[in-house]
Amino acid sequence: MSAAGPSPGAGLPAGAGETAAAADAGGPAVVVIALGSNLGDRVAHLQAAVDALAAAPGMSVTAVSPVYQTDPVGGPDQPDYYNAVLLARTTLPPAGVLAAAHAAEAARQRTREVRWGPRTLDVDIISYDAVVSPDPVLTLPHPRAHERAFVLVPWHDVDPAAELPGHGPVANLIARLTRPAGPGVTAGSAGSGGVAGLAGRGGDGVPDLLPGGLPGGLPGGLPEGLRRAGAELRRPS
Ligand code: A4P
Ligand code: MG
Repeated sequence: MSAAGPSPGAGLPAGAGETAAAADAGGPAVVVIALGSNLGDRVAHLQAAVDALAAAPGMSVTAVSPVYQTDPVGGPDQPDYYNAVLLARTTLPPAGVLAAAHAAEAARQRTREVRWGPRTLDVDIISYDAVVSPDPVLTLPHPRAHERAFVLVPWHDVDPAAELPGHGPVANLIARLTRPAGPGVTAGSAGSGGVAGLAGRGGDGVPDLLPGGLPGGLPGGLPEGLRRAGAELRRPS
């Protein structure tokens, strides 16, 4: 356990600092972290991130998802990614978690040449409790998480009842990726790819799933562009 992070709340707006203080008072915060790699030994990079975050002071990793092989989203032509998500409890403020994430990336020689370019290791903070902050140094929740299957699907694997602050249940966000809205699509309509028997707002034609996720995983199957890599990461005890 090492790593001197920035001072608590450094570089974050008042809201984030306040929540960090609340976490201090009310127990550890729950943090959701996404891992990505598409250069070199991808499994080794992801495992190194899990190990580094588990060893960071004030961090306790509680779950690690399966690894998915995913088509690159955005950026230049580049190899497929391996992606995974971990859950942790932390007494660190958000800025401390970001420092731990950056340290894990640096330990795998992460370089930054092109935005969304290939990388040995990317460690993104998806959410920290229910903190919402537009600070570009650490935007919470991660501004693109709600539209990214490579974040949502592994997150759902380890927490089917997960909710993304400001966006609702992760299961619903995945449903929006697997069952795009279209004319004639009604809430709960099985024939159109909806989920029969489940309640939904239906206002935009996309069924909402029940809070708590769905028994038996993802009824619409995996969204396009990702498949199980068949690799498992170890969660350090
Ligand atoms: N930053 C702000 N908010 C956060 C946050 N919530 N978590 C700042 C982490 N960092 C955050 O990040 C740039 C700066 O964002 C950091 O210095 C930090 O202070 P970066 O890691 O240097 O660059 P990046 O990851 O390329 O930037 P960005 O915009 O976060 O990229 P994305 O949106 O994460 O996309 N396709 C597949 N299949 N799988 C992937 O994992 N990843 C990306 C990166 C694109 N396409 C992908 C994948
Ligand atoms: Mg990143």
